[in-house]
Amino acid sequence: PTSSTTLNADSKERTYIMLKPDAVNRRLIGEILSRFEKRGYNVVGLKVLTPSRELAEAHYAEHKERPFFKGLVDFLTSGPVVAIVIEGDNAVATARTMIGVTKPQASAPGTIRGDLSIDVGRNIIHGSDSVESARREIGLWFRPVEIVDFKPVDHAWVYEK
Ligand code: IDP
Repeated sequence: PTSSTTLNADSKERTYIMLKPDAVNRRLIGEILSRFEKRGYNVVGLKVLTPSRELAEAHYAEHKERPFFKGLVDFLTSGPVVAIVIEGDNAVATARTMIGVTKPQASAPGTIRGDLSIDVGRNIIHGSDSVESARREIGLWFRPVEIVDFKPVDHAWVYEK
């Protein structure tokens, strides 16, 4: 069994990352992806798509009663997003730390939101908030055949064990 707080011998924890339309329109795909890759995480799923309303609403279902819900769904369906599955040790929690907090202005410099965004409605990136959310979101955005299973040759240079 694995969880975001348990060291996983196979380093196989996965999280769902999404670059929102602001990141794509601002041509920040490479900048953001490279941060995860440089850290040592593996990209095991990746695609560009403009989500349907149904998909965007399902993704943010927990917020459907919130005043910002319609604007959020309008925004997400307005242009392409990059749907990403990142894999590695403690991927869910570490990605959230790398992303920063919901409000970019409260996000520390060095974080993705803290370095690259200003407004909560244009905070450029999504990352699953728990292992359970990650499983749900990966299932929503990807078919199983769209996710690869591999171990990079430099594994021993990223992980001691
Ligand atoms: P998270 O993306 O940091 O996990 P959530 O609270 O799950 O934050 O909110 C989902 C998304 O909804 C945020 O990333 C942001 O784009 C949007 N959002 C959250 N709160 C507000 C708000 O007060 N105004 C406008 N948009 C918001």
